[in-house]
Amino acid sequence: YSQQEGGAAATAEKTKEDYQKVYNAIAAGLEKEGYDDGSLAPVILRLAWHASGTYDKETKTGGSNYATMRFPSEAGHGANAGLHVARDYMENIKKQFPWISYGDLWTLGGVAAIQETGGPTIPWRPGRIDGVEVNQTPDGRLPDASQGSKHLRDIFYRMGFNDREIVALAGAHALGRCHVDRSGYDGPWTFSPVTFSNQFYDLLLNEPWQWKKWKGPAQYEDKKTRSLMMLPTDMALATDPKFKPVVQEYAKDEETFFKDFAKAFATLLELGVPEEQWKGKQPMTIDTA
Ligand code: ZEM
Repeated sequence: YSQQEGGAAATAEKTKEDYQKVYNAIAAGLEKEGYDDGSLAPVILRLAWHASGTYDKETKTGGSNYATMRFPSEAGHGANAGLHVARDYMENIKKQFPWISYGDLWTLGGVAAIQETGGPTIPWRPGRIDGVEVNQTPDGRLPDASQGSKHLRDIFYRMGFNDREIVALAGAHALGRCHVDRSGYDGPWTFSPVTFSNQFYDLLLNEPWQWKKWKGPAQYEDKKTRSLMMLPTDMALATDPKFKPVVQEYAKDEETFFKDFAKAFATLLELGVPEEQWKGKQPMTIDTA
């Protein structure tokens, strides 16, 4: 047996209960005193996103299938700086459940990060297999925060998303923060960076923002407290004529945001997985721990 055949065969026999156990193990260690805002959920969500967001629908390369960020070249892409924290955490879970593929594990981590911070239930299914180094994607497939609407469309249309889905997915910035030693940017987007909510949209529209005066990359800070931040790409959502109405809708209506986010995020997590690998399995819902 090759490692891949073994992994796929193991996956075929597993039930929802098996994945619930993996999920529970991931969820159990998310809280971490002294790390950022007290939770690993944001960085684990970012791992799931960067593992999936490399997809290119034209060449059908990239995406969550092969977990190629395990290899030094992709792990070293600038966009992935700091994600060793999440991969190391997941390595520990993998030791407890060696039968799960890295792609399934990392995407299930994304589901746990959303659900355990109060976000919507994310339909998820197993079936990803561990790839090899040649499956790695070239650098430059993930978005560059210094750019604007055109760049966001170039990147997310390449994955197969539309304008509404771009705005919905970007709402994940309700969680977590920027780190100077990872991206160069600094600070959280919201006042409660370990709670999943529609706060990102509300703040984006309704807070007065100004350019931060500092030596780092161009970013916004809120005028009132100067403790929150927005990236240039975030601000593009509030100014682009097609994105802005969706930002306004989500700022007013958290339920619609949760519904749209769950659907778009579930799609994101499945990018790059050939249909036959699902073996007819339909997405399942995993209970919060
Ligand atoms: Zn992010 N993101 N992201 N993002 N992201 C950062 C952090 C986090 C962009 C981006 O450049 C950055 C999505 C979309 C986009 C998360 C989730 C998702 C950081 C800061 C940057 C610079 C990294 C650091 O310094 O640690 C851009 C340009 C995006 C285009 C729209 C999508 C989609 C996401 C999930 C669905 C999360 C959770 C974080 C916080 C990580 C942490 O460690 O706190």
